[in-house]
Amino acid sequence: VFDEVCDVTGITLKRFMSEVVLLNPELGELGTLFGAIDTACKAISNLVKRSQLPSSETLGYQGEVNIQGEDQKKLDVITNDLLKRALRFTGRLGVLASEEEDEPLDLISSLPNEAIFSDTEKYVCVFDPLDGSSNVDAGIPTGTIIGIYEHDETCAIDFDDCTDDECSEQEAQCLANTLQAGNNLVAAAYCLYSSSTFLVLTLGAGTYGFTLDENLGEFILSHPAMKIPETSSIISMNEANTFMWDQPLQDTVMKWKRGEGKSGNSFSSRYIGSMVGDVHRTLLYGGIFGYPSDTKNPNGKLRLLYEGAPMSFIVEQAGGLATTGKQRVMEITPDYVHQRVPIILGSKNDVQEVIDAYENASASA
Ligand code: P6P
Repeated sequence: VFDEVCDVTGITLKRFMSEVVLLNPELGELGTLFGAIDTACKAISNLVKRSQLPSSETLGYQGEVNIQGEDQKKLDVITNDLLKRALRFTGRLGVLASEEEDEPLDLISSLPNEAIFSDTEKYVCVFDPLDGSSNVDAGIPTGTIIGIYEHDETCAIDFDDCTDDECSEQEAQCLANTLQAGNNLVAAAYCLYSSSTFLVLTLGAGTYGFTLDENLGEFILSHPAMKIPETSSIISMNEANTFMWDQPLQDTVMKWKRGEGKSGNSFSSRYIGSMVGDVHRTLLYGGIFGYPSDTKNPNGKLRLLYEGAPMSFIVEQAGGLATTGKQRVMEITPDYVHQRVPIILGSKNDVQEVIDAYENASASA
């Protein structure tokens, strides 16, 4: 009966993760984390859908400014709290960092009771709870971006057995666990709240897409082993900044617009100003998405830890490339939780054209 039901309903995210863990027992705790992510994304999807109703308590601004200097919307705060709670009460997290939190949170010492923490693998989780939230009022797609790193086991804080200096030293060492390069990611995922609710993930062995079946209340495997087209005809950047971009990028994009790029393709422009939606379309249709360096923002706008690195991992695992123009995004170790980096990612042949332009420019400088 199970197979018949499953054939009818498809492979759920829960079944996908349990089969992954069956084949890779060392990923057992990740399965628990993805159970929390599954639930959190469904809850956030519901909050976003209802946020525009006059009766909704999530409409409007919180009246606070976050560490990014952005006016916090009520939905930013609510989704951040929701995700924080869902993840920390799995008992599998050592530290978490969020776009909406000034500093990383050490969870091992801050939980109300030790009972929640069994002696299990701990992870570091970084996330942007509602990327593009300023678009919600306009009905433009938004998303949640999540990265998961292994936690350094040597990081242990026994507050009953350390002096104030030792404790703060240990805590600093634990919090430093959030500052890992994308190469250390063990998993990454995004949820997209759009025409459907999607959850796309990688565990380092390909990129898999799930679509929420609202009748069942389950994410169903809808895009197994996603592969981004190697060459494309879609430019996805804020072209109002074109004349502030680095010259190699300006030159490459101008060639594409004249049909003089390596592919010979003629290009269209598609940009919704919401990273998760733009990256999802890029994964499926191909393209080059970017928030490059420009004279106004030399480090671009997107944050490395919880936007650039997880999205680069997902795109690379689907056969794409992700660069700053000068180096692979996944190689950069953050100096600071909210560090920004230039991001150009997507179809590998087109992104390679940008990389080559930067290399030629530095060679002739
Ligand atoms: P701009 C949304 O605010 C966001 O952080 C990303 O989701 C998006 O890609 C980018 O900023 C859009 O920025 O300056 O083009 O509006």
